Amino acid sequence: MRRWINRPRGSNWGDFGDDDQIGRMNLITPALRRAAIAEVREGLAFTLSLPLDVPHVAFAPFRQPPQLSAASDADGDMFHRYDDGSDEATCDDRVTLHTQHSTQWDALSHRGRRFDADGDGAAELVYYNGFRAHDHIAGPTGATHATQANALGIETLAVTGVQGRGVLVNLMAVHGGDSRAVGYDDLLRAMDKQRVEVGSGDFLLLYTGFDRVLLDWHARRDTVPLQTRCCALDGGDARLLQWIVDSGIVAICSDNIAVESLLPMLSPNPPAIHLPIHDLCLFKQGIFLGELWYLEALAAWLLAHERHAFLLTAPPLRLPGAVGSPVTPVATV
Ligand code: UVW
Repeated sequence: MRRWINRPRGSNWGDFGDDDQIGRMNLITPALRRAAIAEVREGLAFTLSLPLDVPHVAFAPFRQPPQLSAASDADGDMFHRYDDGSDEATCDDRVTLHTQHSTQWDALSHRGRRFDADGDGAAELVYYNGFRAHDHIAGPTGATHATQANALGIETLAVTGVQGRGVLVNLMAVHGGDSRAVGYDDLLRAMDKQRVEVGSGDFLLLYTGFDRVLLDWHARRDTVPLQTRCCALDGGDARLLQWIVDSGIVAICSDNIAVESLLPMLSPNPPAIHLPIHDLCLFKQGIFLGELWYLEALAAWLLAHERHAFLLTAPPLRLPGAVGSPVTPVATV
């Protein structure tokens, strides 16, 4: 069922079907997955997740580190619990988890905007492919502030398997660790220098060095704001946005906070669209965003071996109705 009369300019709503909820992930075919597997030559695996308790609490007030506690029943905590008549014990735990605190996927339901999709002359809050706030992405309701993305939840990504060819551009190696908004020319220069070729169906990974800054900051329990450190994509560069559309990439993943530069959003006169790459990717094109990935070790290995492509396997939690998820991506080279 088509949920819109108007679609946003520059969007692909409907191109993968009126009920589509996975956007560009539709582009990954069995042939592309076999090609990705052919990138595995050494059999080395790199874990691309931070420990999920990084960063510490001072990073973003509304995103807290996980809190573990014992599961319990009428007999109390289910922890070091002895079986009846036995010397064997069991531990069960539970976790309060902010889905976007640390290494994460943004679901397509993470970012929407007011837009007149139904053509009645008034803008309503909609998400990718015309799914509506409250009708489809429901909540928060009740004393528990319950939410449920009945469309575009992260489980729609999980069931694709999230596996394909990853290509890494090492922005840190070309542009250094200073704060920098990386536009089309900067990105293409880095790709050219590292002979990175990006194709339809690829996952684009951007290494900025922010993971190391964050890990050191975390170890010191520092509290200075980090939001604008290292490279990040320049969402104000129209040529970069067009390249993202034309490239056919299914996702952009970075070791930084938001893939794109937060400088415009944090300026005294922020643009009307605060996060243009989020808007283009999550809202218009169905391109997934991965943030706060741990890329340092993979980036170093690829640079030393003059390689840039690998098999990427990165399913989120199959957690129905969530708008984001922790992820433990694995790159195999
Ligand atoms: C920001 O933190 C700005 O980005 P996201 O909400 O995608 O994590």
